[in-house]
Parts: sequence; structure tokens; C-alpha cells
Amino acid sequence: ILNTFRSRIDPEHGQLCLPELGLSDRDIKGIGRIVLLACGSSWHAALVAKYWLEQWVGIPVEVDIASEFRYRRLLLDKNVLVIPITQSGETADTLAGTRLALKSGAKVVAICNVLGSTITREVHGTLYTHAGPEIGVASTKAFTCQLVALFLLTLYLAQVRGTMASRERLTMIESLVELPVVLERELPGWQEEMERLAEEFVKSRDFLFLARGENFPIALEGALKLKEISYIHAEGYAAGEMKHGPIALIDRDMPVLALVPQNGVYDKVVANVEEVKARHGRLILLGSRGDANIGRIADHVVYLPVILPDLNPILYTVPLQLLAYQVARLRGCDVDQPRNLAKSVTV
Ligand code: F1P
Repeated sequence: ILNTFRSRIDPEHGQLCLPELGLSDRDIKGIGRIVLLACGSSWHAALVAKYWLEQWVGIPVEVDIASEFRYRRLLLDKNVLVIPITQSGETADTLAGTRLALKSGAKVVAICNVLGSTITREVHGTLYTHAGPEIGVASTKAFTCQLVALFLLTLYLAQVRGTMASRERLTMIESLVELPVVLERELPGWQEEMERLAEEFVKSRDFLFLARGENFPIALEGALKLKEISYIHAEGYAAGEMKHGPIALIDRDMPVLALVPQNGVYDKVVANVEEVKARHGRLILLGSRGDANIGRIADHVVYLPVILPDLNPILYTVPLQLLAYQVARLRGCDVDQPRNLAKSVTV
């Protein structure tokens, strides 16, 4: 996706150009609310985007699971921007929600991977994710590309509405463009580390994933990947929610994986994982390279490079995908074609 968009970024002024949205500057300035609509992994991408859009564009954002959208009193109008996010562009619930939104007069811009798919033919504009065809049923590169597309969209809306200084936008663009290089460099190390972790946890019955802030949806995604391809029961939680229920599950057999990059919520997440440790949970921490503190707390630590904190959701997704892959492989599961799942849910 970044290769495709590179020519549309003016590095000198940090300016982006996204005409495919089909939105004029006037439309963008008139947006009063954004509604993100999706299923499965695409819904997790939407949850991350909520943090970005509210932080940098300053527009209230709602995120809806597409299958629930139809049961709500929608209260949409022409000043609402509805964004269906879908890899396939064919998911029945997302399509149904999109049609309701179009009928209500809202502006609708899709984030989609498949060129010419049904949703893209009906909406006002489409930002394609250019992830290429996905062989496996579980969304992997489509998910990270959705995140990149949503980050580009955030930067563009911030640019048009003047909610972010151009210097700041430029820094973000530079970090984003650098990200594939960082990922490629880290990948071999993560492969090995995740293989080792998978060997240790292959027999686990349950798995808990924790994080806060913009990384919280990545805890959900890590859990979803593990359950859909390895059939281990896994739950993702906002770390602060742990004491509202899941803490009851923690004992010596429960693996708890938490994302603890050194960001604004670091101390809070560390406090949560200390509680896991006090209850003898088997703690795996993914955090910032150079952070000795987490090495002291955890049974296993995976260090990731320090990047722009906003982009951590993209970076931290990849080792979690690899963990699910390695566990599934050791358990003899078909990682590309998990049982009971379809690539796009069209009914
Ligand atoms: C949504 C989704 C995928 C998942 C699986 C079933 O699809 O939940 O995230 O991996 O393939 O469908 P889409 O609307 O993003 O195509």
C-alpha cells in the first residue's frame, strides 16, 4: 500500500492527496461524526482508527460491528461520514450496513482490498488497501494494510481540517514510510522468538491478550488470530478491564500476553501485568527494546523497536500473527483453511 501511495505524498510539505475518497474539502470540513463499520479483523482495524481519528482530527467516532448496525436507531445524515472497512468488499453484514448508510444520505467511503467488489461499486469513494490477494482465510496482510490506509486517511482529514501542524504530519509520514523497512529487519528475529514461544505454549487451553489505548484492539486481534487458526480459546481485553472479571481465570497455567510499549499508558499496563504476576500467571510481554523493567517482571520478553507510538498497532500486530501461525503449525492445523471459516461471509 505504501508503494502505491508514495507518489501521492509531497515530502516537502507533508501533504497527501486522496482524490479516491470522492470527498471535496468542503465535505470534509462539514463532517460532524464518523461511523466505522466492519466485521472480524476489519472491526479491530476500525477500533484502532477510532483512537487515531479522535486524537488527530478531533471528530467524534463510533465503531460498529456491522452485524449489529441494523439494530440501532441510526441517526445518520449528510454530515456523517460512514466508513465500511472490508477486505473482500462482499461481507453481507457490512454490505447491508453500507446500504442503510447510503439510504440515510450519509457520505460513505469504503476501505477495501478487492478491486470492483460489490461494496466499492455502491459507495461514494474507496480507499484501496493494495494488499494483494490473501491466500489464507484469516486476515493478515490485509489487516496491516487496512491500518495503514486508516492512518493515511487520518493524516489526510487532519490536513484538510487543519488539525495537525504540517511538521507533525511530515514526521508521521516519514515514520510510516520507514515502517516496512523496520518490519523486514525485525521479521527473522520474531520468527525465531515466536517459534520458541509456540513450543512452550502449544498445549495451552486458554490465552489472554492485554493492552491499552490504541494497542487494545491489537490484543483483540492477537486473540482472534490464535483462536481462528490454532483453535486455542483466546480472549483479548483492555488491560484495565482485567480486574472486572478475567483476573479470576489467572493461575499457573494461564498464559497472559501483554503489549507494553513505552508510551503514555506504560505505567498503567505495567501495574496490570504486576497483578498477573502476583497471581502466578505465565507472563509474556512485548515491549520496547531497551526496557529492562519488563525483563524483570515477565517470564518471556519480546523486544520491539521504538517507533512513533501511533504506529505501534501496526508493528505489534506482526509478532502476534507469527505466534498464532507457529502455534497452529505445531498443532498440525491448516493455517490457510481453518475449519468452519470462510474468506468472506456472504450470507
Ligand atoms: C471480515 C472477516 C475477516 C476474517 C474472515 C471472515 O471480512 O471477519 O476479517 O478474516 O475471513 O471475514 P471482510 O469484510 O474484511 O472481507
